[in-house]
Amino acid sequence: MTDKPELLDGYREKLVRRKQEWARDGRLIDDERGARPADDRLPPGQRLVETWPVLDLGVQPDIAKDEWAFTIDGLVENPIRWTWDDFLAQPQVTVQSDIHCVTGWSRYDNTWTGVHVAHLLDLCRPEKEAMHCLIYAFDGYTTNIRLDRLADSDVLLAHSWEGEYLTKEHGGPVRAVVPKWYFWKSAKWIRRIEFIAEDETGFWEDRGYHNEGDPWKEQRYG
Ligand SMILES: Nc1nc2c(c(=O)[nH]1)N[C@H]1C(S)=C(S)[C@@H](COP(=O)(O)O)O[C@H]1N2
Ligand SMILES: [Mo]
Repeated sequence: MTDKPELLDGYREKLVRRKQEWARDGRLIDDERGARPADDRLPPGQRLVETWPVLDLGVQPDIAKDEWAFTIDGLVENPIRWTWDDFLAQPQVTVQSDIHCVTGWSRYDNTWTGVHVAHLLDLCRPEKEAMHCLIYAFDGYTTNIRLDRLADSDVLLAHSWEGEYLTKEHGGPVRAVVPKWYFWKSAKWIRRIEFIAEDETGFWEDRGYHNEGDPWKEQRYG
């Protein structure tokens, strides 16, 4: 599993092009994310940890890799259904990012390997009406994210962390990694992404968490 900077650069170009198209279509709402000061890496109210805490609903589903199945459906031209082998057969990227959990811990420099979301969007081709995504996990967890935010160049579906397959505790076989938002948006044990027109709240968003979750704006609850 090696870094593929050229591949990633290609994706970045594609993403920029796609976002320009969306903007022309009036699909891209202005990005009102909080500004990150250039000299500060730790968002307000966070503390840095070296360990990697485990947080979930108390159920860690045991999904064997050969039983894993992943679906993309909803408002897409080309719905996708992947087995584990299909997933590994896609172009692989390695991306480094920081974790910011709403409970107050942050962890720097996590190296994730998996399938870039840009590749996924290339394949499934969201319809014009698709503005939001609902992510479903094998433990019953869900979380919502705006499509243009899922399409960000640092977002991937990861099977590995620091070069090793993700443990069950941390969401293996495959989890989402959406680094610019609090970590509750990064669904572990991902099984499905549904593209939808109107926003629908997920598990924590239904239970008092903020709908967006920008760590730089401290969008924790409410
Ligand atoms: N499927 C699933 N994904 C989930 C959760 C969950 O309960 N179920 N918890 C979220 C929350 S609140 C956090 S902080 C992170 C924790 O990921 P970690 O246990 O790998 O640190 O996973 C997120 N993704
Ligand atoms: Mo969390």
